[in-house]
Amino acid sequence: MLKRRVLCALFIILVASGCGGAEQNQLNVFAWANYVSDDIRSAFEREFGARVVVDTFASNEDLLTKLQSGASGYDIVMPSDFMVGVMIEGDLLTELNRDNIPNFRNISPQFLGKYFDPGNLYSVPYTWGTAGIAYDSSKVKPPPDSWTVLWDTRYSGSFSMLDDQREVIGAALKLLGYSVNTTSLEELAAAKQILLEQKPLVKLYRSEADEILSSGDVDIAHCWSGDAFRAAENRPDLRYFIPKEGSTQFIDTVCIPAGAPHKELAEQFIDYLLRPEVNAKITNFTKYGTCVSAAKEYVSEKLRDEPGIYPSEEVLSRMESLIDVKEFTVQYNRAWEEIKAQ
Ligand code: SPD
Repeated sequence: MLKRRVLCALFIILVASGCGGAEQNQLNVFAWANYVSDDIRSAFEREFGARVVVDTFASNEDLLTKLQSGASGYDIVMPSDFMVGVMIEGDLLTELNRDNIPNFRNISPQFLGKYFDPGNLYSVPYTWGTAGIAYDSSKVKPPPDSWTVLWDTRYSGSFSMLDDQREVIGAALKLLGYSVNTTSLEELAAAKQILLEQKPLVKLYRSEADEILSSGDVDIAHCWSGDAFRAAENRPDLRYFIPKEGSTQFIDTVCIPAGAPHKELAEQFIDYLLRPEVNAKITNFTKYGTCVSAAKEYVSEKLRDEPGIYPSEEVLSRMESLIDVKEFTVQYNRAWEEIKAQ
């Protein structure tokens, strides 16, 4: 009798603490910081009677390491373009059931069928954007137009770099006139060298540039476009530009990891995100470009016409997408470790 009571109590404790298996109707999301607004989260919770828990990562490599380390418990992850391909090859993603995602038809064709997932069997585009530089125009004069501002000793200790190996090495490669996807050891070594020279000037490596620009921690930041415009809401003197040498552009996606505990709920969430009104809310909050054409009419006018968010064809022609450099990745990992360790 006593044994039965003890077992019963144990069961109640396990269920109450959420250790009795994956919690029913809880969607576990692993996303970039400031990417899923409370507004979207709570509206989905109300409509679907679910709970949405959001955890964040700072780079594609952090996300990859987490999934590779085994049972993450996540239902939704948000890798960027090249990382989707890496994850498909590593069997880390689950095929999407399109029957549960009828709003897939809302996606603009220009964001579909990309090299990293040609049939979009595993990924749905979430937003798109660019990497560039945000600066306080009241302090940084004349207005910069090149990556060289991040090597200018006048700004020592007042700027940040992204905490993202492909983006930081990519910025150095672009400054040197090389491709962000180089597989040349010499070119990579030259990029590493100038990043080592730059390091004493860097205040911090941080991917959440919107936060440190808003707080005034830095006056200049290597950052992603949306984050610059988010910070500018709090600091109107901020400006964003894409260096004349060129930079990266990306598509961030929504995927379901292999072994996700709530696959159907995850597909309902993806479908929800693709409703034009909801998708516009993503753009209004994150300040990144929408991949749903019908969402544009709900996007705030200021963002709809902002060339920093929707660059001209001429500017886009100077951009490259990061691609998976396969076995050469180990060289990027090594260079990055050396830069961070110095
Ligand atoms: N705060 C959201 C940042 C999202 C940035 N994604 C960038 C991917 C670059 N490869």
